[in-house]
This record gives sequence, structure tokens and C-alpha cells, in this order.
Amino acid sequence: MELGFPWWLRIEHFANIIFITFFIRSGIEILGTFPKLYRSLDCKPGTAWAKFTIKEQPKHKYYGVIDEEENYSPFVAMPGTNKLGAGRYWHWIMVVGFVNLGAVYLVLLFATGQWQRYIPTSLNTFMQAWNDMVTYLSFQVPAHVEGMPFNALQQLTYGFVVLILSPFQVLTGFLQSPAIAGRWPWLSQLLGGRQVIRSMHFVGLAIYAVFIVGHVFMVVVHGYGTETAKMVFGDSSRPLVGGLIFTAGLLVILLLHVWATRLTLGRPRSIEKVANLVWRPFLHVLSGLESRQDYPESMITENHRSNGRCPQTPEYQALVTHDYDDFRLEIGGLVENPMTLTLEDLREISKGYAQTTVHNCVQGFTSVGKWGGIPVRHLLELAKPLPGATDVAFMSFQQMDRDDPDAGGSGYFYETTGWVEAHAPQTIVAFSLNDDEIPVDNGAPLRLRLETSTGFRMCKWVERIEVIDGYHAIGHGRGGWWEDTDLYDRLQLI
Ligand SMILES: Nc1nc2c(c(=O)[nH]1)N[C@H]1C(S)=C(S)[C@@H](COP(=O)(O)O)O[C@H]1N2
Ligand SMILES: [Mo]
Repeated sequence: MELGFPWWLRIEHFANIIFITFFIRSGIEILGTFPKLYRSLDCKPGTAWAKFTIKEQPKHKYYGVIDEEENYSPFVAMPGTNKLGAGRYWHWIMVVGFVNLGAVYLVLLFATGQWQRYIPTSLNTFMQAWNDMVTYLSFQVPAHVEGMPFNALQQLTYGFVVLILSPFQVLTGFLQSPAIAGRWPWLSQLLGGRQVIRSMHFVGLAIYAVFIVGHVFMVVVHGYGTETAKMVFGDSSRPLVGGLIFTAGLLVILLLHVWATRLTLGRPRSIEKVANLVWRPFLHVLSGLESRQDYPESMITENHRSNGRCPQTPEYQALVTHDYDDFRLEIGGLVENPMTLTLEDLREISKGYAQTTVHNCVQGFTSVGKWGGIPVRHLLELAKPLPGATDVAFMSFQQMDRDDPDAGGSGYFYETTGWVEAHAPQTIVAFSLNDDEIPVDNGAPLRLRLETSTGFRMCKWVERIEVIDGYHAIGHGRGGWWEDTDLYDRLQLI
């Protein structure tokens, strides 16, 4: 069989240029938000194996993880200028396209026998690929494999990129999801944990980059016109026209990047709408997963970064000074039984309950902590929600424009959870970390833990829990302070 370049393969190839370039730019945006790579879940400062920042941690100043962010230019990052939420949305939009088109491609590949262009059927191919490499290194062009449009080295390289590297990237992306790592902690652990998976995802990017440079270089070496004509027409008989059309195609992609970047920076919510449209259905699937984490205490990390500044009021300081004796948690809203509980009451209800889990910040840092507290569903049982209740809101002492102006928003910090999430066994309000009081920076005296979600939703310094019949009337109506302020979804499970 003569393999050639069927039309669907050419379309896929062109679409992949769009996907991969957007993946790389939005991936750099995501990396920039926590521009360090670690080997273990504690992400201990000073132990990164790679760094993409020159910032140093100041010694005598509160240094939240937001302060570690890098502000990359839109020339390298999508959209650039430190917009993690938007970068993530672009990454997800591309994943949906890449995976769906990729699935069609794989079906066609195997249905038409085109798989033979990638998968070697004899060990000879490996020998031949080695010889081809030697041929290239002596500045000559190796011969094609019989019946193939390219040589053995190309066959193996393309096979690797299409059938191994691409699924590897998709997989190492998904496995970073706190929902997946929460439901199947052993799977995440088997691969070395979130930081190792994040590092692998980066190494995958590096291999892609090397491939792309080599691939483009080879196209030029073999003859830009003849090679791109194959990508356009399937054969090299019209190199001039083919070369021109392909170049025009590349220009269109360039313009697409410029347009998309400007749109994202100018009207960010429009990108959120697109992302939600194509991506939410998948998040709804993930939202059915329940965290089943029970890490051994030996894995508790000594280091626990924090994000966000604690409340800066005399009242809060007084609470801290008096060991939270005056703290009262209010539970109210749509309940039969509104309650006011002291920390002592909470300890009693808790009966020593604790869970040892991984914290996953949306920026990428992690830590393992033993959180002592009370499952929210137990508090709800006591408060007795009234009919019509759909969500639970957690309100913080922290008033953002007063306490943490650098975060760039206003109003009290809050988060809401849907009914199912509020009732998940590992959704708790925690009052202890590693058998001790929660440190002030980590949310003392009481903070929320949502173990299948990213960290920004886990409201710290909780003062009041309110049972509600919809979250649209709170804040800007997007379900939480970060959702209101930046491009984040309440269903942030990846
Ligand atoms: N009230 C309040 N809660 C908050 C934040 C905040 O700024 N204010 N930051 C969130 C973010 S982004 C993360 S990652 C976690 C951090 O929890 P930690 O400080 O215990 O690491 O808290 C979340 N809860
Ligand atoms: Mo975070």
C-alpha cells in the first residue's frame, strides 16, 4: 500500500499547528504563575530542580504564593501579563479540540491502515533509523522506506510524537487535576505525586519543542516548497503554489494568535464563556468524584505555603491574642436551626475527626497536611436546611480591599459550594493543622477544605456559614471571591 498524505491527515496536521502553538503559549502562562519545578509535594523553597524566575523570597516580609508569580510577555505566553485564569481557559479549549480531533484521527489511522506509517512492523526499522541519522549527520538525505512517504527515522519520530508523546501530555495534564488525584490518590502517588507529574508535563513540552525545531529545520533542508506542498496537496508536484498556500496558512495562524490574545486581554469574560461552553460538561463529570485521600502522616510536609493576607483588623488580632476564645461560628440562612458555635463546641462535634490530604493551589504548589475539623454535612444535619436550599456559602473575616489590596478586588472573601460538594465526606471546615492550631496565614481559627478542588476556593478565616438557595445574589454572583474577581470557575476541579 502506498501511504501518501490523505486529506484528513493533512487537515489534522494543520489543526495541530494551531493546537500546539496555543498549548505552548498558554502552558507558559500556567507555568509562569508558579515558575518552579519540584520533585516532591512539599515544594520546599530552595529545592526546585528548575526555575523560570529571578525573584528571591524576601526574608522579613509576608510572601504569599501570588508574589511568586512571573509576569511573562504576551509574545511568549497566552495571554501574558500574569493572567492565569485566562491561560488555563485557553489550555482547556485547546485540549477539547485536540482530544476530539485526535480521537477521529486515530480512528481513521487504524481504519485505513495508515497506522503503518507510524508503527514499525519490523525491528529493521530501528536499525534503518540509526543509519538514517548517520546519513543526516554526514549531510545527506536518507532514502524513503519502501511504500512510505518518508524515511525510517522520520517514521519513528512521528510515531513517537503522535502515539506516545501526545497522549502522554494529555494524561499528565489530566492527572494534575485535584479531583482525579483526590479520588484516586494511589494513581497520583504511583507517578510520584503532583509535582513529579507537573515536571513530567514540562519535560513533555521540552521534547515537543525540540521536535518542532527539528521538524521545521528538516522541512527547510528537504525543500520548503516540496515539503509544504505535500502538506497542502498531498504530493510535491506543485511546490510553488503549495509553499505559498502553506505560508498563507501560517500567517492566518499568526493572526489568530494576535486576535485571540487581544480579545483575551480586552474582553476576558468572553473567553470564559467559550471555555465554559466546551469545558464545563467535563467538569460536571469530575464533580461527581469524591475525595478518598488518607495519606500516611509520614508524608505530611513541613512546608505549607500560604496565599492571601490575613485580616488586618484589631478584632481579628484580638481573637488571635486570646486564643480564639471569643470566636463564634455562625450557621444561618435557610435553616431551621440557626446556630452559634465556639471552637470548643466545634471540637466536641468533631470527635477528633481528621483527614490527611494534598493541597493543590490553582497556581501549582502543593503540600500535605492533616486537617482536623468537621464534615460540613454534619453541621448541616445539626442546622437542618429548609426546603429550597441549594448551596452553602462560607463567609470570611477577610475584607479584600482592606486586608489584601494586592489581590486586586474588593468586598469580603467568600466561597460557595453546591449541595453535592457540601455533602462530600471530605468537605470539612478545619480548625487544626497537623494536630495544632491552624497558623494565622493558613486561615485560623477556621477554614474550608474542598479536597477535589483547587485551593483558591478553600475560604480561610471563616466566620459564617450560610445555607442559601442560589449564589447569584452574593458578590458578583459567580460563586466565590476569586470567581468574581478573576477568570476562575466555581467548578475548578483541574
Ligand atoms: N479568605 C481567603 N481564603 C483563601 C485565600 C484568600 O486569599 N483569602 N486564598 C486561597 C488560595 S488561592 C489558596 S491556594 C489557599 C491557600 O491556603 P493556605 O494558605 O493554607 O496554603 O487558600 C485559599 N483561601
Ligand atoms: Mo491558590
